Amino acid sequence: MSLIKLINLPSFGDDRGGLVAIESNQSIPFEVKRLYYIFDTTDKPRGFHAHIDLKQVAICLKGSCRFILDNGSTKEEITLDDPTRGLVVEGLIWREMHDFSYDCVLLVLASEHYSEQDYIRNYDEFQGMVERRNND
Ligand code: T46
Repeated sequence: MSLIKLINLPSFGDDRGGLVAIESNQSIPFEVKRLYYIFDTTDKPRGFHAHIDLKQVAICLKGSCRFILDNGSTKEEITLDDPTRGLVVEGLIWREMHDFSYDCVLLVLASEHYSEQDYIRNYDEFQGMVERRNND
């Protein structure tokens, strides 16, 4: 199964412009407890971590950026450049974000409040956790 899970967000654009409506537990497959957005990006990549329990949907509201998703054995990538599509990132997935366009605005909807304890920021630790889960 592909690591890239995209959802089409309900879009009500017309000749006045675009409009996307996002609702917890509806267009987004979880209750949204937090959102954050990334902007004024540089050429520096971001991410380089996994989450233990967090579910997220990333939506590139403006510009573009490239996500790399890695489950410990497979890596897949996708360029987000469409504000009507969301990338669902859930489960034990290492994520990296690269190639931000100068105008990129990346919105992320998250299922939990911020907790540094939920982050795995070391790749070896991530791989160890994947192996332990696969052996369970
Ligand atoms: C993710 C990718 C897609 C907070 O205090 N609260 C927050 O809600 C967030 C998201 C971050 N922070 C703090 C933690 C760090 O001291 O802000 C700092 C920068 O966070 P980080 O280096 O984790 O940012 P990114 O862009 O590498 O990763 C972010 C999210 O943290 C992460 O959950 O999946 O975007």
